[in-house]
Amino acid sequence: MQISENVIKGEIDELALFGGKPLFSEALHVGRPNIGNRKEFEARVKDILDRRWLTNGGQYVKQFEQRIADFVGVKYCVAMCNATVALEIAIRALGLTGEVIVPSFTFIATAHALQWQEITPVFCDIDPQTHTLDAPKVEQVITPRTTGIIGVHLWGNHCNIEALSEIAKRRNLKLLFDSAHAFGCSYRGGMIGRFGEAEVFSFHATKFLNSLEGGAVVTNNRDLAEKIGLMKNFGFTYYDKTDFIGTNGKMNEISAAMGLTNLDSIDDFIGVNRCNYEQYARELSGLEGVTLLTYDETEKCNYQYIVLEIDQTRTILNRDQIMEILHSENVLARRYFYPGCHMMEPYRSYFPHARLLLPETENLAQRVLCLPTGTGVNGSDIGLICQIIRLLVENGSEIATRFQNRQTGA
Ligand code: T4K
Repeated sequence: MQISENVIKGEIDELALFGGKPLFSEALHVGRPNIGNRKEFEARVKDILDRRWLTNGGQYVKQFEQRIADFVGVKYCVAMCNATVALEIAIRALGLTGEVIVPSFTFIATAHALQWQEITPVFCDIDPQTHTLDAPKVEQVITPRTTGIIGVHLWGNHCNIEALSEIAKRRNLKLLFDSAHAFGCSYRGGMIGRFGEAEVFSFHATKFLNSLEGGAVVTNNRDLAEKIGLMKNFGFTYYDKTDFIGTNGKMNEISAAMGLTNLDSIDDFIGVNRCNYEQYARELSGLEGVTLLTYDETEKCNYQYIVLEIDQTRTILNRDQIMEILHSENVLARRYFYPGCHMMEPYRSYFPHARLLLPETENLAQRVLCLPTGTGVNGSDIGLICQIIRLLVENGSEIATRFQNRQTGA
């Protein structure tokens, strides 16, 4: 990344928001794709074009499915065009109806995949340590209409799988995991992907492993895998014959070629992500009011997200002010998953009082800020980002006053 001449900023007047030059001359994004060996990808694309087989059960998709299933340690993998459609299909194939319990602190796709099929997402609060479903609270929102639970392994941090499985079994509910963030992560030594009735990965460009766009359902249940495999291809059981409703959820061959290429590099991706994570941890350590989300070090982790929690009572500046300053420096930090699904339409109108039951979600949605990582940033970028954050926090009161003056026009 090329930086402008204002390399190190030691004074708040040097901040771009107050008239200085932006620290980075080009935007530093959260979610820059990890890209493996280009030559291998190009060779695969050439082969696909030469053979003129672009989609519909091609050999690259089959290889990709097998590699994912082997990696995770499950019997079946059905690759799809993205995780949202994969979730929708898994939900339908599992026969979920009525109400399904989900966290609100997740990407909107988790809730939409239900509502799209007129199933009510019932938002449940999260554990503030792991940002995943709070299992005892799940139990409190079960009603006679509840048919399932969707846990989200947010940021790659595993849910309390044991507790959720126990509740699901005892209350006769289906348990599905949205594992969009958790490819390459483990739970008690077993790879994420092996739990519940099925798990859904995302291979979107911004994810740890990408296939440009893509997703997959993984499961050990043969009947379920077969049904999902048919549903993603319009429900065709033979030429000119469908047995049930289906849609078009197919992954194409170029996506599979990208997925296979990137799979060959995942150890490198984890290495870079981990190194970035450790640098952020070192350089932000001891900074009052700024906490870096920790991962369970006893498990495998992809370290794809750098998640800060900003405690305004200690930083003086709030999360949004810190984000605004970073954006002006061309560091496009993101406040995932603000404001929480329950505050977005249509859910906000459907459940106007949901926030009363979601104090931890509400709290986190005001505090979380995600920073750039992955193979698209280097150590010097991270050093500069941390330096700016340190400058902000150490001068919190003075900067807050300037924000206030700006508002009042003083
Ligand atoms: N469940 C969960 C828990 C999820 O987080 C997601 C998706 C899903 C389900 C559904 O999975 P998919 O159906 O997408 O497979 C992004 C992604 O679009 C979305 O996949 C992801 N979660 C979510 C967390 O992040 P946005 O609205 O932030 O996307 P966008 O376009 O702002 O991209 C994020 C940043 O990445 C940009 O600042 C620039 C950078 N970027 C993006 C793309 C696409 C690049 O540098 N290059 C690129 O090619 O949602």
